[in-house]
Amino acid sequence: MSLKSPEVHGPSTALGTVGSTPAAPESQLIELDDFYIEPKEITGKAGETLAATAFSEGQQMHTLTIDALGVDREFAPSDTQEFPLALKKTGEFKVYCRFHREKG
Ligand SMILES: [Cu+2]
Repeated sequence: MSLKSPEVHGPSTALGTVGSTPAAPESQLIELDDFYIEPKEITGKAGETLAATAFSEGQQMHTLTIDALGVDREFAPSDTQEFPLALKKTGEFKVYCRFHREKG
């Protein structure tokens, strides 16, 4: 009995393992300035940890405060801080500066 190999030489069907998620945490950049903070909200899922890098371009002291995540860091002018941002819940988290509130 001869097994005729069927002609299935397509463009080798999309590598099945492409979707495997990389282990590296997502990074999150946060910018503080005298008149704004960017982004104003961070969105994520519970259990995620973002590799956050925050830097201040302002001339004044600022804070990076995220009440829902218990984050409250002070930044001197030109300060850069890298820290893991652990998301305890799913949702949008308001980012603000305690000293200047909505103004960054
Ligand atoms: Cu501020």
